[in-house]
Amino acid sequence: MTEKNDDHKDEIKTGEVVEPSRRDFFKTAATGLAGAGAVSMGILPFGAASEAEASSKSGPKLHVGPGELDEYYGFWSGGQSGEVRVIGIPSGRELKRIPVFNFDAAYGWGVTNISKGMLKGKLTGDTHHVHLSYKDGTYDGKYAFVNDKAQARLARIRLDMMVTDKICEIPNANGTHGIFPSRNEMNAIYCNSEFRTPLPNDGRDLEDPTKYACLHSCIDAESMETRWQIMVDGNLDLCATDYEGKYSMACCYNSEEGVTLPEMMAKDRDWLVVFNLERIEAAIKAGKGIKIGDSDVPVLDGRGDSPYTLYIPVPKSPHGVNMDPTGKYAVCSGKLSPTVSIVELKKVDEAFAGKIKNPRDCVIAEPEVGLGPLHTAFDNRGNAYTSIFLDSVVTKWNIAKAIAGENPVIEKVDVHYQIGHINASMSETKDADGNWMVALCKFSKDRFIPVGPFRPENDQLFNISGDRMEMVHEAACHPEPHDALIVTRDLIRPKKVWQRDDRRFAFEHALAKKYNVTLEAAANVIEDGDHTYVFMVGIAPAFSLTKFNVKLGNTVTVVLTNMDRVEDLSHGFCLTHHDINVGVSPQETTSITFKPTKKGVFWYYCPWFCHALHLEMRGRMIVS
Ligand code: CUK
Ligand code: CUA
Repeated sequence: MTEKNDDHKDEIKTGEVVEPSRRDFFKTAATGLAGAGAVSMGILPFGAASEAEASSKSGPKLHVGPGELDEYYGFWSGGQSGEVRVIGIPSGRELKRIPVFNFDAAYGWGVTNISKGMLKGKLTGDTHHVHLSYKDGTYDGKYAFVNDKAQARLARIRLDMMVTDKICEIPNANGTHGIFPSRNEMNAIYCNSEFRTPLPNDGRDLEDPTKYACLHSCIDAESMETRWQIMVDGNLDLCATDYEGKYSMACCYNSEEGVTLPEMMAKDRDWLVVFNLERIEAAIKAGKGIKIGDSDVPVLDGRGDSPYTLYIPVPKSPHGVNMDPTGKYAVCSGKLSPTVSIVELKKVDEAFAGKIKNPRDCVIAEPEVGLGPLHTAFDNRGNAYTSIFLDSVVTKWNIAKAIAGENPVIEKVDVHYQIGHINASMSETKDADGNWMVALCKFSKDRFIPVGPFRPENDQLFNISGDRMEMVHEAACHPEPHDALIVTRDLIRPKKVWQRDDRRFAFEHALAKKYNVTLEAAANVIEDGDHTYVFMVGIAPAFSLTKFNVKLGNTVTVVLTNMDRVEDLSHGFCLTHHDINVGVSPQETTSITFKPTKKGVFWYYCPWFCHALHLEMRGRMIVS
């Protein structure tokens, strides 16, 4: 995406040219720094803050002062909170929480008709992995995708509006965990189900785990429908795609197919499973898929010696799989082995072509990086950064050195504590820039003033542009920041107000058409049998209806349009004693459907502070 981001331009007050020239300068500065300094080894003692700050001055700029804008968008999955967060990087400011698989009273997510349609009554979820849509190996700024591990769902967020756009349920899947979109074009999202179950899971084979299986699913990026699934051996964990659209791949533990912990950890090696997308698509086209249970999605059998899959043995209960920015190597983190395994994709080509007989030969190096390696991020200088859970460190190591058989470890740095995911700026694209790295730490004890037994988690930011990883900032955060992306800000171009013809308002536009109402100038109460439709607009500081009457027993649909055009001027609709509280942003239409249960007068008011007369922005629902 090279299009200039003029949207941000007018917000920069200092008058200095910020982009892209500043970033280019940083890159140069960072390279210069790397060339000049000495390579440090061993563990960096924590608290070298002043040193970190000093060298940050010549690296990417850390301090984002009042009124200044961040250089990067961070997209954080929210773990068991079920949401996605947008964080400014490097400031660490939380800019927005995007409700996805959760209930959110601020926006009325779970209350509005559109959100209820997507949530289908479910109010909990577990967002683990957030990834953006790609074009040509970098982000196209269109969508973010996030999984719900708990209820086998995948959600799509529109980045133009930063709202959840679609949620799909993945058939036959239990515990959807790793996901990754195609990186060459916006095509599909590949999703791993982690837990093995009987297929179909309808009461058969309950006590016979040998008949359980996991599925790798292909979801269409536009329709969000499941195109195909493939059955595999073992439990699928994290997922990655190559840069060419040839492969998706998954780390796979429990090759023993056990159901208890000792059973699952018996073997020394499990697998990286590589899926040959061309062969799978061809087989699906040729009608080779079977149907499972109620689902119409075709399913292939990729177990054992199938032509669709390559099982590459890697030690031991591998967890994360990450492609390096050159697209040549997949790095699998050993979790129960102190190693990472580097798989060369060229060798994978040869293995699928039959030129390599032993899939293990696709592993070209297996350096030791520490106890409990989980996830790996990359810079633009050939280095990798692996999160090490048991040691609570990040290990920086050099890929070329590992391949050459030398000790590749450059530095280990303490994190506080129990690190899960790690990521670096643009690390999952071909444009990895080696400026920032974030470590998502599960524990934060001793780092913040105590707040009772449930503690915040701890996101720690590192400047990685120099020779050493420098911890420059930490931020307590609401549980659980599970995974994160750091994205150059001019790739993301959110709009400031809605367009009135947006497809998001299709339901409300159709209702308005049916009752001959103009949404943009509405002040109508329409009774249609036992349903009362209330159409109104909000313009600060008033609703177009200060009263509407309803007969007890009727269902009510309120359709509200915010007709203010002013950026940042949101309204809402909070109806007393009815558990209804929603927001409506500039030029947006939203609707709520409910059934009053008592006669009486119930005030509705605007919950978003919109005007000096905001408190007066209200009206009465009279139920008789
Ligand atoms: S998995 Cu949790 S630390 Cu769900 Cu991304 Cu690796
Ligand atoms: Cu509208 Cu407050």
